[in-house]
Amino acid sequence: MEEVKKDILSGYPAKVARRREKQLVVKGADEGGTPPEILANTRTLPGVITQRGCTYAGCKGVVVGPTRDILQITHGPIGCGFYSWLTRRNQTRAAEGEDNFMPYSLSTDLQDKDIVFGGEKKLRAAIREAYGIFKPKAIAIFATCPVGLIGDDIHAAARDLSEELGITVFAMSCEGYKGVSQSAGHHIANNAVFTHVVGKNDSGPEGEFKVNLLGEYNIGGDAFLLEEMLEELGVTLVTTFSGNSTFVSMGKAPFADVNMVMCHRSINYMAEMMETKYGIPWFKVNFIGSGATAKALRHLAEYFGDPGLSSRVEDLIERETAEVEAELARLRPRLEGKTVIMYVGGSRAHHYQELFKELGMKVVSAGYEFAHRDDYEGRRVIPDIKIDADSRNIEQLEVSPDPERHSPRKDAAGIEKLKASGVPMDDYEGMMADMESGSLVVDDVNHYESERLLDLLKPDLVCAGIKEKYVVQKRGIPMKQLHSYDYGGPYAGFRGAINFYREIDRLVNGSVWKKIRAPWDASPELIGTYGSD
Ligand code: CFM
Repeated sequence: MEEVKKDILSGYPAKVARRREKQLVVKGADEGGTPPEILANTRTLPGVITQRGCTYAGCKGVVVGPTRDILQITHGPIGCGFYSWLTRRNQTRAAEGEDNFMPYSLSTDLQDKDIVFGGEKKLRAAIREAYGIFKPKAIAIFATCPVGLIGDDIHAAARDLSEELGITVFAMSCEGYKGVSQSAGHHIANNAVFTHVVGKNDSGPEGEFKVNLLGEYNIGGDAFLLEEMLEELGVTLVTTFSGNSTFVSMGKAPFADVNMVMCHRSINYMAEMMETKYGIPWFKVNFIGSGATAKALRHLAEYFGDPGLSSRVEDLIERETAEVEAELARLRPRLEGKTVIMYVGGSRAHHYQELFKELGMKVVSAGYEFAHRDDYEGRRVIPDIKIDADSRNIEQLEVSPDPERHSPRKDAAGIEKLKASGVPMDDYEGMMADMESGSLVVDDVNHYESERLLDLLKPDLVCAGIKEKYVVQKRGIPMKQLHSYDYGGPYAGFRGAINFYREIDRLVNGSVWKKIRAPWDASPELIGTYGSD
């Protein structure tokens, strides 16, 4: 892998190579289990074709977008609203007669004259018009790049309209350029949802075991499977942040006994703020992979320490694992030893390694697009992370214990006891701890590198996103999108794992990829004609 790394770096000018060198890291034979240091969450160098998204995408598309009854208005040119319109496949299920605005895309459609003379009036008019049509309980406004550049005061508009309409209206300064990637947008959305939504509902659900699920966005229906599983166990899900969620359910979040954190990158801010303000502890879970799901459920049972819940969890694991094992017995021999490379977002490149391990496949290289050092190396490195100007740009909310509602669910001794029995309380170990020595970790992979990695590593399967997809497929290599799941899924929990095994077998052992030949391999000269000829 050191050779692979050297080869890739040799294609760069010296200055770029020096920078990328710190973002391509080979996991060596571990010294005391400490993963190597990696450079992450820094600006992509100009001229490099990154696979990252923008801050607006992280704020609107990722964190707030999946909440169906908050009416969401993009303040900006039409493209930003259009391209963030249902492309992430975050699903929702509204009850009969309940609001669901997700099929809509609302935008102020800024034009040249608005950029020159200001777009604030247009925004106020748009909020009134949207309210008149939809009568929502809450409206969220998202800024796009030009809004920050021309200085429209979206927060004043939100405050005024909130008063005028008598509903919650809040705005987010999530201009695309605000941070180095979509990660900044997650933080901005966490701050806004925490300030304007969480705790705004005084009546919580009844239940003996109440939990929130953080960082699960219901892509391809993952959250539906997890909801069913929790219900079967007699666990009350107060709300998810934010897959299949509502303004009302998120308002009740402080009633939970514990927060389970699925995607650490996008929602760790919320977990920490809720712990400080309300005394709700959190622990990290991964519901991707059958073994990982069983582990997360056992940790949940351990947290509550209730024998009835523990035995329901064990029964469920036993029943579901039997089906999973039967499917693995059939498919594992067909996939064992095959190699995968995986460059995805800020958590899946880690979570999905579990599924490949179950199939006996080898993840030879993996990386995140926009995660921070803690997602690679574990939260213990947080005190050592250098805060640069780009991170300082994102507001850090000052949170203190709520004088009326703060009640610690566990005392310090209780938390220590859970930690001692292996429950990852307030902790995330990161991706690298789970990777084999000799594997290559790549942060913020770019177009040139992903092509080079195909040449050098010759993987049997690639997992990434839409930007890589067709380049990979044209080489005759099967490719699975782990963002949208390519119209597939769900892949969470036990049943999701079975879906995934079948999909991977279909891709890796399918013959279609061996039959295609890129046109430029047959003849380097492409000849085309116009339809009118
Ligand atoms: Fe979290 Fe996500 Fe991800 Fe993410 Fe995303 Fe996503 Fe992702 Mo695409 S919140 S970090 S910003 S798990 S949209 S549901 S798949 S890049 S790995």
